[in-house]
Amino acid sequence: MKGNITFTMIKPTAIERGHAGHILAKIIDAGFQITALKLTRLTTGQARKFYEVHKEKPFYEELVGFMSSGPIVAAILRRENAVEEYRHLIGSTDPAKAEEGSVRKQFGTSLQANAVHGSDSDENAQIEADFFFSKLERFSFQENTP
Ligand code: 3AN
Repeated sequence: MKGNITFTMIKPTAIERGHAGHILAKIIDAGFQITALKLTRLTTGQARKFYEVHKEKPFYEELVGFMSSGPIVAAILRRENAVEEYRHLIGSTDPAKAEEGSVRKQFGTSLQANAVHGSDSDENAQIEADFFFSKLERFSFQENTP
């Protein structure tokens, strides 16, 4: 069964350029509920851990440096089939190849500074959400509805 949460980060360049609000609005307009949200900054060690799966890649150290270079916005998003739907909304990894109207096309400037991260599987969505948020920091619309 497809999961209903995904995890995203708005990357440092997109924050610096003042796009965070626009990106969050696009996410909400596309039908996602934000169930956890924070502005934070990764240490180099945290960025290394988060991107551990890419540690053999040539761009790993540069990516770690970039992702810890300034504040990021981290969020858990809820929607049916969240991982796939969110990857569709953000578009291809390379903004130059991303679909018209996608987040990366609109706000990304390079492969590295591609505006947002989005989980690539239900399993990773869970791991990444747990990396950033405690249980207390998550809001469940279902559980909190009277
Ligand atoms: P996605 O974020 O679309 O799942 P991945 O998992 O292939 O893409 O890459 C993880 C991150 O590594 C991307 N968000 C991107 O910023 C960065 N990245 C991927 N390929 C390159 C590259 N060739 N040069 C620099 N950064 C890259």
